Amino acid sequence: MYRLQRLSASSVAGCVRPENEDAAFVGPHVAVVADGVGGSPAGEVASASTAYVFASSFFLPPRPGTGASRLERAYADARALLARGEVDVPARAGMATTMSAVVPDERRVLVCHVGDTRVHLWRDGCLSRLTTDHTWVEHMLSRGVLRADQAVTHPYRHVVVRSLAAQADSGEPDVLAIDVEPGDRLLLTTDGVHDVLGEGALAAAVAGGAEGADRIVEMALRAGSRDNVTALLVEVLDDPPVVGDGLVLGALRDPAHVVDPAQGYAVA
Ligand SMILES: [Mn+2]
Repeated sequence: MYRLQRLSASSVAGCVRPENEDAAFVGPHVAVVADGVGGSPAGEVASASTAYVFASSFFLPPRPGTGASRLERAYADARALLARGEVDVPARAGMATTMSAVVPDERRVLVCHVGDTRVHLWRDGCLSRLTTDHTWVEHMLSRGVLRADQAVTHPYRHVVVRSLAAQADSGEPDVLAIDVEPGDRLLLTTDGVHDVLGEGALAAAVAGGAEGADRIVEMALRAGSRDNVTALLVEVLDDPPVVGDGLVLGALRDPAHVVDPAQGYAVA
């Protein structure tokens, strides 16, 4: 059975933002990053609560073949928890987060993704991006309205058109099934990384060894990232299921950022 081995993981507020509104968790059966949407309130609550739901939903391995439905369930649970959080504290109304989660399932990994966090697959020395950004710029690129070189510096490049939020119309996730082999590596990043580092730099850092995520975060800061910066690097293992050894990062490290799950799920 496949599980994830954490190679390296780092999340920092960075040099400009006062708080880290990225949240992440890496365990044997899930790796998840979430990035609270700026300009909406309580981004750290949206990201931490979402990471919490995915971390707890996949603390134990899913039964083989059930991962996709479990991912959709976790997404719905996260949305319900954000709705609960808005009822508890009205000032949080409209909070939202982008997110990407990776879950091993049989001989594949399943990816659940919304917004502009990214998942990359590294195999045989090549890094390929698995996710498509749900951004205005990506939409215009796909329609041929913008060129790739314009998109990189476009003033609207941070505008996301889909995110995870309490509102039912905030957008559904992409759920992908990717065939993988033991030894494949997966890199998850928030936009504070890929805003300043191209895929060549990411590939070189992953190829450089197990500490690739730490190196990527250092490189993003040196490259002048003005955002929170998070990178997770995991390797696919073919091993018996295990429990524990999870790592909590970013806004999820403060329990005050997680909507009280004892009250969660009560809101229909
Ligand atoms: Mn960000």
